[in-house]
Amino acid sequence: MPWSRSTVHTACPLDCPDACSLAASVEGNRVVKIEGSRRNSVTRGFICAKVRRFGERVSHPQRLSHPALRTGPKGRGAFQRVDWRDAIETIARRIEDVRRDWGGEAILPFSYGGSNGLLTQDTTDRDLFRRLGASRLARTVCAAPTGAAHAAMYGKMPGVAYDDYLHARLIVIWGANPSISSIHLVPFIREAQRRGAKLVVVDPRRTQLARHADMHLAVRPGTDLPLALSIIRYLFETRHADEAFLAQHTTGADRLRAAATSWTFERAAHVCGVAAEQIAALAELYAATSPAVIRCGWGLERNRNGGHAVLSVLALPAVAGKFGVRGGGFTMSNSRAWPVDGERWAHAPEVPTRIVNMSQLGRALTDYQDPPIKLLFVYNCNPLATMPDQNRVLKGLLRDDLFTIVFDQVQTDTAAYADLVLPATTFLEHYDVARGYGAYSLQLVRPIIDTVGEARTNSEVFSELAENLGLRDEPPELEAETLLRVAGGLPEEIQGALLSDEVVTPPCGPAPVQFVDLHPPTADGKVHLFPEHLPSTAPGGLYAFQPDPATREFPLALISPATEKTISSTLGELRHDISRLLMHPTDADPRGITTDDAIRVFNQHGEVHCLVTISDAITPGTVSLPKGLWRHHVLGHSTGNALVPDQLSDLGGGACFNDARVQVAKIVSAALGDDSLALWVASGR
Ligand SMILES: Nc1nc2c(c(=O)[nH]1)N[C@H]1C(S)=C(S)[C@@H](COP(=O)(O)OP(=O)(O)OC[C@H]3O[C@@H](n4cnc5c(=O)[nH]c(N)nc54)[C@H](O)[C@@H]3O)O[C@H]1N2
Ligand SMILES: Nc1nc2c(c(=O)[nH]1)N[C@H]1C(S)=C(S)[C@@H](COP(=O)(O)OP(=O)(O)OC[C@H]3O[C@@H](n4cnc5c(=O)[nH]c(N)nc54)[C@H](O)[C@@H]3O)O[C@H]1N2
Ligand code: SF4
Ligand SMILES: [Mo]
Repeated sequence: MPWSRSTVHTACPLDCPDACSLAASVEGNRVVKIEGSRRNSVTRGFICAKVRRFGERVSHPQRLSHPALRTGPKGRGAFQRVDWRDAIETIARRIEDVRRDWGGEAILPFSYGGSNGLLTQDTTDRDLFRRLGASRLARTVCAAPTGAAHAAMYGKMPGVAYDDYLHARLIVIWGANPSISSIHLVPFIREAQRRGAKLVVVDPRRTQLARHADMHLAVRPGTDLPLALSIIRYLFETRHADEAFLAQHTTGADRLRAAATSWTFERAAHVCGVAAEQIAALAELYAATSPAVIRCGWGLERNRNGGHAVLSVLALPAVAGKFGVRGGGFTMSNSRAWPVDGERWAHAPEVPTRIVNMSQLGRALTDYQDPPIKLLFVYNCNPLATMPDQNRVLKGLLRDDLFTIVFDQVQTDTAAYADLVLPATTFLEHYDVARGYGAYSLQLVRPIIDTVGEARTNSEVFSELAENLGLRDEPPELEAETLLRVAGGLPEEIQGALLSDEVVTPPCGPAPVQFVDLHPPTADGKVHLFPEHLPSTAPGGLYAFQPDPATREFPLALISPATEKTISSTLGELRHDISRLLMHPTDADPRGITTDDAIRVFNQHGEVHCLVTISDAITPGTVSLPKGLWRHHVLGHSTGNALVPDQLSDLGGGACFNDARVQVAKIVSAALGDDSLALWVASGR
């Protein structure tokens, strides 16, 4: 008998600001279609191509379906199936040995969890690792500089809702690429333009929106700070600063003004690589137009000046007095709209153990002593693909005396180096709570098919481990119990709506106006334009600019923006095309490089082999490789993160993915044809 098809509602928890409502068609235990649901005013019935294909991931050949122990050398990918009981037993005994011989801090839980909602990270896992006294992880690989700046200046006050972009007369997209990374914002921007709004894009690449913009400032990566400071200087000097707002709602305006004074348009232009006239035109347009909204993205945070850059960009609406009207202000992350405090559902208190910065995983695995890391537990993360200094991470993973557990949905590049792999459920097989960080929505994610093979949920696995280790008296926590524990930690009205499957809006409403419906939840309720207690590692302190580190040897700046193909590295198993470096003709010509050539991109940290596309869509002196690559997306073994140093940003200890300096050279000319490339690849490069 053919299976009947049913449509089930759920939500997308992947690392994307939009948190779409989904309508999935299920036949038997197969997801045959995933579409956008109209239940949500932002999703409006459409979703991205990535998640439309998520059903293929569920049953992909690389999908992990049972626990397995390594049999060959690390990295070879040879594993032998074991049952869950043996797997848990193996991990528990390893943990006991490591704790006895080296202490709890020799254990490093490694998760980022961008694509995890409130249930699948920081529940039973956190309780377990706290009880073990494991090293703590600083999750800095994304949003650490923006988070530090946004918190210190505005207490993370949420921002302008997507729908309210319709009311803006000026939209500035600064270091964000919504056409790829938050597609539901784009229709509102385009509609606002049709209604007469001006659009400005600040980005080293001519993105899709930049093509449609009134102004595109193709800045050099890492130079947003001088650009924004020069506009702030102009606002103060030309009496366009909103002195009444500054006096009533801010502190530190004088010190900000002083920090901006030396940044003339000419000086900024020289550093940013754009014309002084263009900066002046943006400053005048911004001063003159209201409502004006700035969408601050994450592209500008990922470099040595990233935290200061975000401070200076977020200061603009306060200095220019852009708040208090619908469609005016800024959008950064909106996740704080929800009164969510994970400590409310924690069962174990935090213990002040060593903190390891995840952006320096390679360093931690190869250098740290007292104690060295002896057991690495990776889940909700694919560090070999996504962390800086890939070769050092690799060196660490190859250590014979390191026991690595990788708990994932698919056989990732990291999983190949595991001693033990564990199969995880996907969001189509488990519960979660998805919170938008752009869209204002909180939704229940529900299992719509049975688990694949022996895959299990995070909450169950970590609580079973705790039980095995004698760290909990009760039987392991069931997923439903974790759901109730988390829901129980939410305010009552939210809890009720969530469990009745509504698209829940936050207490500030679905479209709050900054400084009308929302005020900075800072201690004094003010905007801190010069948050002097915020620790900055830049020589010179807050708002100091650190110059371009390019050398003659490695003159090109490398950035690695998000692509439409993956969410970070997730879904990379579905893509098999060789990735391409984007390069400007001015940089390609003297190197004799043309489109489709096989090339080497290299520096003191590593070397990537891939193809190249020559185009003027990127600013000269800058090259770009996609974020989230797997090994099978390049011609060699290393991906873009092998070129990324593990230095940290000025604020928040963030990773500097957009701050590598590289050289590029041709290896095989496209003119020689595919055979010659194949020969070169076959010869082991
Ligand atoms: N399809 C897709 N969507 C995603 C993701 C994904 O991987 N794929 N990732 C999700 C995650 S984890 C995040 S954090 C968000 C990120 O969302 P975005 O911030 O939009 O993402 P990025 O692509 O990292 O960076 C945005 C833009 O910044 C530019 N840029 C790079 N360096 C600089 C700089 O120094 N200054 C300026 N002004 N611009 C710069 C890049 O060219 C890029 O166009 O997207 C989320 N959405
Ligand atoms: N070059 C470069 N690198 C970057 C960036 C960049 O801009 N450039 N951006 C950075 C950014 S913004 C981010 S957010 C990070 C993200 O980096 P990661 O945190 O590594 O994110 P993903 O690559 O999506 O890997 C998440 C993994 O978790 C698994 N997973 C998902 N749900 C579950 C679950 O419920 N249980 C278990 N056990 N596993 C699960 C997925 O299968 C996937 O393999 O990457 C960073 N890396
Ligand atoms: S990744 Fe983003 S756009 Fe795609 S379905 Fe999920 S929330 Fe929607
Ligand atoms: Mo991210």
